[in-house]
Amino acid sequence: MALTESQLEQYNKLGYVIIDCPFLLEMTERCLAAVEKVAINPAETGPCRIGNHSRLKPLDPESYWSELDHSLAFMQVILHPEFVDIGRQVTGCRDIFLRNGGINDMAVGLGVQWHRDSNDDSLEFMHYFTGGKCENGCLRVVPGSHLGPADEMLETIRRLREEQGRPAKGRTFEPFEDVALPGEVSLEIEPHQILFRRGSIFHSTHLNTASYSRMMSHWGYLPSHVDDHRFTWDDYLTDELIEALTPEQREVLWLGRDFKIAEAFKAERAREFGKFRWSIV
Ligand SMILES: O=C(O)CCC(=O)C(=O)O
Repeated sequence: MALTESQLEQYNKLGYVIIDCPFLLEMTERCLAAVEKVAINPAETGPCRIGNHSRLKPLDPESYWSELDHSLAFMQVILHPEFVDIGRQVTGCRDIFLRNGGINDMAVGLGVQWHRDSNDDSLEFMHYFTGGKCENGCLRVVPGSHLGPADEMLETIRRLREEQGRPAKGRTFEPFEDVALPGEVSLEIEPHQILFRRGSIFHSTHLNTASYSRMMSHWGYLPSHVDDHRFTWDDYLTDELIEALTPEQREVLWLGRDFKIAEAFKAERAREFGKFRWSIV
């Protein structure tokens, strides 16, 4: 699969595109079945630094990860050849690598405030495998905001928050719905669709007012020249999981290749290395 010319145009102009992926119907069922196997009562989740866990227990209170983020059902989506093709098309690089995936298991009552993930051209895939609607915390974006100027957008956000007495919050996930921005749109999405967006687009979420946590798996690939590695996947995935992938999927994991872990992820690695491996759930 490649983005069509009009999808590519939308991605460049608006900063996002929603892609229909019928093959995700069955794959989503496997993701949900994995959730069923490990989900806990949200009342028992315990502390979690950034608040991205509700029914999925964090590996430890400091960890970004649960047992599922890079487990097989999710890796089959993350490394689906259709998405790898799009990653290659958009980065213009054949030798891309998976930096990381990750599930945001957003608790009832929480939301995410306006931010951008990066100042550069990074790309992100989002799979709302429990569905994404306004009432359960779908994404809000300002189309075209990746084109800047970012300072003006940040100033508008600051001013509106001040006028409305809604100060910025500290954690990623907070019991807080951010101010309405001029031109913003809500990206409602089905489990068999993928939202593909730029890391630099301004985005937030609606508050999750549903009766269950909203789960979304997201990931990005980077071109080989970008030195931003988070995982040596050989050390974090079981042999069983790696064997279940195709050679083409393994290629994107850079197994057995020599590279440095980025400075930003060294503390995480020191804390977590050797303590777990993602597997088949
Ligand atoms: O909807 C979410 O879980 C938050 C998404 C988000 O803000 C992000 O991926 O940066």
